[in-house]
Amino acid sequence: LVASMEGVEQTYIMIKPDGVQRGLVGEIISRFERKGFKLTGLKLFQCPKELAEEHYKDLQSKPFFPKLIDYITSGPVVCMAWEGVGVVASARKLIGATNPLNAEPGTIRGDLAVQTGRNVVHGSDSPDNGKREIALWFKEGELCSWEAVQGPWLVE
Ligand code: RTP
Repeated sequence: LVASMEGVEQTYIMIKPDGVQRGLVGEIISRFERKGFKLTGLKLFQCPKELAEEHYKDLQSKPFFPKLIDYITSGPVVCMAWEGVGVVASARKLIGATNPLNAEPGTIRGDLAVQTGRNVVHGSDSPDNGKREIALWFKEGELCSWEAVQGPWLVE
């Protein structure tokens, strides 16, 4: 059972406003589902400026910070919590490089985006940040811990 296995992590994945506007929500959720990760939180959400600033506080000093905050708050985002063995690093691989022009084909950004400033999706970069970001974007009671009925076919 995955939930009781060693190495189970949580990651915060967010479909950014461009992904929602371009109708890529189903496509992106599908990729994480098909990989075999477990969805434990999901909501469509108009992000307030303060939350965007808190989420990206490490980038505060960057010249692109104001544009980044405008972008993230420009329309609804899809907030997701995903659980699984090694999900943090694996999700980053599924997402691909920050600059979509450098992202490998087969990755979300490699297949679906062309610009760093419109790179359709976010994924936590460490297990600690996964926990921190899930706590930041979800309220208690919005997350579901559930048992996936996969039998022995996904995980031995
Ligand atoms: P994310 O946090 O969204 O998963 O992206 P990341 O780790 O791949 O990249 P990071 O360096 O943390 O940057 C966060 C987001 O800021 C925007 N950005 N714009 N204009 C620019 O030069 C620039 N650099 C970064 C992107 O939306 C990036 O995903």
